[in-house]
Amino acid sequence: MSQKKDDMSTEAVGLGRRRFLNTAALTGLTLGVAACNDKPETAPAASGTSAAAPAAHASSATHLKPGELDTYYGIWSGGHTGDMRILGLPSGREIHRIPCFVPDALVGWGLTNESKAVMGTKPDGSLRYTVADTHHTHASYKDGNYDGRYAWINDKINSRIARVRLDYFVCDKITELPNVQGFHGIFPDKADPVDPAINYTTRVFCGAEFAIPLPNNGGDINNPEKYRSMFTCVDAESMEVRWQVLIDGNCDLTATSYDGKLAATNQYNIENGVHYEDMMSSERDACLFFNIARIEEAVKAGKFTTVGTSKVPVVDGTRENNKDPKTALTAYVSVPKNPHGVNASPDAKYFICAGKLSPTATVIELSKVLDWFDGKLAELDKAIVAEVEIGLGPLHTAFDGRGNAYTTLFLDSQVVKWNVDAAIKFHAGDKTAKYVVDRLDVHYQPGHINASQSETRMADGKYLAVGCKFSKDRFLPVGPLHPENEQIIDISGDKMVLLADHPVRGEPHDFIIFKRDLLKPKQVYDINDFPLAIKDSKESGVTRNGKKVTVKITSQAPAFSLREFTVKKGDEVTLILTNLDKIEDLTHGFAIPKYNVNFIVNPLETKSVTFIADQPGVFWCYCTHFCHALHLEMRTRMIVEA
Ligand SMILES: [Cu+2]
Repeated sequence: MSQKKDDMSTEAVGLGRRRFLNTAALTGLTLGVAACNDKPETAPAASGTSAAAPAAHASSATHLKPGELDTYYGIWSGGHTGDMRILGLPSGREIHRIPCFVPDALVGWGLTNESKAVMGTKPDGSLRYTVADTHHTHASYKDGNYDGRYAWINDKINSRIARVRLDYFVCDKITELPNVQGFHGIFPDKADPVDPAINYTTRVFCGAEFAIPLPNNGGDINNPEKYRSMFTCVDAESMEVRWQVLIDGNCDLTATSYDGKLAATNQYNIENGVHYEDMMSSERDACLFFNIARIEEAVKAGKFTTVGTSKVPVVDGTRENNKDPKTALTAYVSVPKNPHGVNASPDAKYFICAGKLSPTATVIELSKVLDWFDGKLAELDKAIVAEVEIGLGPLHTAFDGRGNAYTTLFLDSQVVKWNVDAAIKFHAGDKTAKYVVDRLDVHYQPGHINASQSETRMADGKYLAVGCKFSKDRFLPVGPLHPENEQIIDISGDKMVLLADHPVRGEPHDFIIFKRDLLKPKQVYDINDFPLAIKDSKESGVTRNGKKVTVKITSQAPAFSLREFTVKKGDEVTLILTNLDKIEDLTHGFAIPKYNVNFIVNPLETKSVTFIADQPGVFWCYCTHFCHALHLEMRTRMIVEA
């Protein structure tokens, strides 16, 4: 709470200082003043109330006039709501939520037969899982930039990965990873390691955080030294698990190289501890590299095992069996104690590991890791070209495409901007190299960070978003549960400028930001995409096969094709609804009172639901998505005969 007090007290003197700072900016004094790094330098910009230079710039940068569109898409993880959120940036407006792992009452996700097939069901037809903990979102690449095909999101609780089609913004596949728990880091590859013609994403890598007995079926519970974690490769198209690598230690965040040859995961707990205290004894942990081409050769050559009932090939990536660089599948580069994020620089040269418990960032040169695999680098840790102090609690790093890195400092509640080349020079012995360029207070305890286009070759250095884990005093109080605070920062100049606070429901973790013209969304479905589509309203009606009844209905504003339909008590009813409206934005809903049914159909979309007609009576099925002046009259009567 002392931080709150500081802000309040500076607010009182803020106006005077603000005017001074704004004047200073005009006369070129701003750098000197800002270098003292106190709060008022950034706080006034955030308030956006000043009419003069930096503050005016800040407010106009995020404020869109009515009807104006954002210039960037943001893809945010939805946290415990299990969805993917689509934001417009720089405004920070939430435009859409895409349900993936958890049921959604608007869309009917988890209720319609089509969504249940994606989510996965138990033998009795109910959903296998209804909770999720999404962390990371990443999208498919081509030529080192996003290609607008897919985005992926993870569920840490149940080790699932979901794919979202970025043409319709819908989740179309979910895969549960075998043999792992605490699936956390996720990253698509950016090219094939062998075939240069495949310059786009064909694999998605998944790191698992928790080590478990393998197989996890009741054996080895009391043998923690036998617990192991795995690194998993999922096919980007089929979403089937291609292979897994058995490793020492665990996987945290994941990164991939632009040439497709390397993937890596940061590791804390190389001690393989099962108790909290055991996980921090070692002074150095590791950034674990995977040689993708060699792993796939080993799988092809049959050099793998399987675990339990899973048929997925598992290759051996443990330290003991990968000592010879010429045959190694993995390489454990050491990094200081309990690192967290690992991020690929947009110049394709480096992976940067954030120290978490160590106040450092470690820069690993990828060409040197490849040299080690080729037997040309005697000592693997010589791939470390910088290890520099940047502040307390470094977690994640973003880039501006101008050689600068931006790392969140969880404990310092800051973003530190530092220059990678200068850090390398400093590490090499040039103690005059000033690698820290700027620091900015954020509010508060930042975790993930990302900049516009940061994780592509096209990093453009315009906006930075920071996911602050605590919001404390930044929003109106709403009881004990505080929102998190997503802050937007302008990084186009030498100094970072805080632009805006946005409250978000916990807890989004990760996100990506990219130019809007990389996506070409479709706003009306192709009716042929749906096998059950009712293409003509004349096909509507009820057909019976014993106790199984199919009801076909179409919607066209402001009416459903059937005024009523009759079934018998005890029937298993499958209701299929096609929305024949082909006009953009003309969505209908379908709710059945007392039957717990509600879903929407977008233009030319078809959905179906199956239920037992166990309650006799009259049930007014009505449109739940406003569609027309006669929307309230848009109903059909379900009659269930006793
Ligand atoms: Cu309607």
